[in-house]
Amino acid sequence: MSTDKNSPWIPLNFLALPEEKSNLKNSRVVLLPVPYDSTTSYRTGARDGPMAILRASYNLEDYDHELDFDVSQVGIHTTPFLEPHMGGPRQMVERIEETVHTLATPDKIVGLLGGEHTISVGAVKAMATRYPDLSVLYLDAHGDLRDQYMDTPWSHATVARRLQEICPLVQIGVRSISQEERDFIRQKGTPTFFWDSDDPELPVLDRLLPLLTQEVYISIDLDVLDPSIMAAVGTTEPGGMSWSQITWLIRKVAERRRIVGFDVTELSPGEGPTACSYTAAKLVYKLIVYSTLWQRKDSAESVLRSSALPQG
Ligand SMILES: [Mn+2]
Repeated sequence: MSTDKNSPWIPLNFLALPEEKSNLKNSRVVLLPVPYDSTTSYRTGARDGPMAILRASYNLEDYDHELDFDVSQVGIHTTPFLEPHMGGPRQMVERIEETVHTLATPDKIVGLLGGEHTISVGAVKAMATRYPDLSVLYLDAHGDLRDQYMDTPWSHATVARRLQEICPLVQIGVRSISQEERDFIRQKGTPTFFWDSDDPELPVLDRLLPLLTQEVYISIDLDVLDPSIMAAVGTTEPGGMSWSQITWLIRKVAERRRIVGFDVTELSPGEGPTACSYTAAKLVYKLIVYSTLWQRKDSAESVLRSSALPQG
């Protein structure tokens, strides 16, 4: 949190940033809170995720020790909460698509705070029209590749199936799928990196990176993390990623590709300890730090170039 000694007000935005670091115009990152959990089938409560992430973000330092960088300098704008459409998930997906399309101008990275995972479909539809060379890196314990679930094609269990209809999709972290999904993966060749081993080191990255295009959207269901550090999700699954594994993976992708958008979904704060909301907030924070790497590289290089110009 940034503290302003002249004001007793805590701004309701990510990191509680002052106006000059959080207005839309100056911000490279736009966060869209989507408090929606209409199709969640096991444990509900993801509608409370966005507020829990924002509240937890007040306790994060603006300064990122790992990359020696004050993340608030990039400008982080948090929009008002997007109202759920009660007409049904298809209408909600359309509402998200329209909203993200408006926000995703070329100079902005858009991040969604979920909410159930279904919100990714609207976001990726919008991003794919903005970035024709888009691909999705999908982190989830589950395949989410069913064509329909509980009589709807627009559900948290069908998200990846809908996304691979829009643009190339690469899944990692999967450790629970149905036979229908296994057959789909085998027949369609959907790239899926199962999380059967604790070792995500270079061989995984070497095989994963060539499958991603230059512009990447990262979609995260927090159940990709191990329940020992992330119990506050709708559907826990043992044997998940550790904190260092997920941050290592995202950083390596960010160093080699341009991350143009992301979402962090399925936080159900009532289902786990408060630490989970903080972990979710810190993951959003790391996504901001890593996804703005290339922009900072550009500005660092332009500073170097301008300082190298002959004087006078
Ligand atoms: Mn999942």
